[in-house]
Amino acid sequence: VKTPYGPALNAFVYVKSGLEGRSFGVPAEPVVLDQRSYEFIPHVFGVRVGQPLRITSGDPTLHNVRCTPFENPEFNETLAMNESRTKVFRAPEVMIEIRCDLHPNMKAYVGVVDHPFFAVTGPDGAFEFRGLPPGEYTIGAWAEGRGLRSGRISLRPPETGTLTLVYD
Ligand SMILES: [Cu+2]
Repeated sequence: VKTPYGPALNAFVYVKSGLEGRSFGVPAEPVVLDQRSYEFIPHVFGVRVGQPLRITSGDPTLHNVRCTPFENPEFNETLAMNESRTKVFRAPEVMIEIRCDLHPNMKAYVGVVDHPFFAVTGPDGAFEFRGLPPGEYTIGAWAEGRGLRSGRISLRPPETGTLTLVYD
């Protein structure tokens, strides 16, 4: 994933279409969203539909975690140090903003998908989906402040494919 300024860091990349009719086991292990030093960690992440999201706090202050999705129920939780809450999203939704009402700089973004083929780019902007079955796919990307992009890729066995998503 690229921008005019170089690789896109923290882009959420996922299979947007092409997996219809397939189902995948959902991990029972929670994804953890922590709050440390007035930041959400990780800043951008993915979770599966039905997979627990465990929100924790290691800060000696109160945080108020507010989530206002469109396809999923809202929540609004106040957490003291070492408290946690567990939430489960029931519908796919890319992207959902999570913020802290008490600290306006605190934001996190979660992509909720119903399959395991998603990734968050590192500093090199790269992503990889291992084990994606052959097929025709639309790959979507979301990057903070840049919005959504998508591209098409066709995977035929035993080929692998590469796709570059570019923000202007
Ligand atoms: Cu806070």
